Amino acid sequence: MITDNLRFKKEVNSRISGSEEIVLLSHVNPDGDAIGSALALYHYFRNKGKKCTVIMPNDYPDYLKWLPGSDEIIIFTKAKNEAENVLNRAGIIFLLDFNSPERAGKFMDILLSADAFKIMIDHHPDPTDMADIAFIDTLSSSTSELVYRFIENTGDLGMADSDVAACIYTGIMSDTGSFNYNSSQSETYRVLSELLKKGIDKDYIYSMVYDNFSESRMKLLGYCLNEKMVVFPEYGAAYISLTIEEKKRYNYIRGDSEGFVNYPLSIKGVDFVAFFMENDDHVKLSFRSKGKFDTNVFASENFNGGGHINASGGESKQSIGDTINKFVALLPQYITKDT
Ligand SMILES: [Mn+2]
Repeated sequence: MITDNLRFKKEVNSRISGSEEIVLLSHVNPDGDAIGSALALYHYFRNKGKKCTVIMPNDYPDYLKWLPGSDEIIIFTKAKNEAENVLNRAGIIFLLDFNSPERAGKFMDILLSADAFKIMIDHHPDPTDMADIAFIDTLSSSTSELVYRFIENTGDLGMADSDVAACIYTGIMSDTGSFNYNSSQSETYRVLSELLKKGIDKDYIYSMVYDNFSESRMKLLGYCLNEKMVVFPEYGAAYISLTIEEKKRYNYIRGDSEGFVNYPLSIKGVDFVAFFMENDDHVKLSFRSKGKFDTNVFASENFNGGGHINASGGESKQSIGDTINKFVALLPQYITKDT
């Protein structure tokens, strides 16, 4: 984190004015904060007359595709050559909402070898040294909130119109589960208040993100809670698992299980939850907690992952059954009575 604001502002602005083309890039399996932070900067720089392009390592859920500028995003897995060309031309690459090369997915090698000046904006702990300068605040709700502060610190808030504001709002809302977690800093609400003044329709945004599910997704949620949720009252823990066969049965499409991991946290006494999803070559894990239990430590020590204290992810190459057994066996080690 560069604390000297004036030096930071000077450096960023001279890089931006000296660069023909800016690339905005985020992590694999992009979520609302990844897409929101990238599209917010996209509109901001376009308003300033800069040429810029958003590239994502792979596709993202439909409930984010209404966002202004979404049609312009280049998906690396669908347009590899185009993405590579843009990246090689870029004078600046923004690394948004991630801080280690592995999170760039198949994009990693091209990214690491690109000549462009790299600016990281992120809120995850333990950043690697992959950017030339970084704007990092691990206490921040979201990268999107930091994008607002980045524009405020380095640029021109007058160029942040209602499209910029809607993208930032979407990022903050989705990274905090609609202000349920990671949202206890007053700074977040100062930024939200400024976004509202830009003329966004917050109820419309909520509805586009959360009231946009298919009937089969709702039935899948019911099935998960009814048949697939296992609770361990003695550890204050729970998990939900989903196999490939079950996903097929409920016509699963990408993004359908988004948020499922949070449901067991509503049970009295449960403050640590895991969600296991079987994929073709690995099991994807999501962890959530309330309070002090550090899911980032749990995920990084056992499941090749990480994230934040209360929300993180990981993966396993073992079968889904073995992965669940490993998780259950770890509970007594990690959860003591006073946690
Ligand atoms: Mn984020």
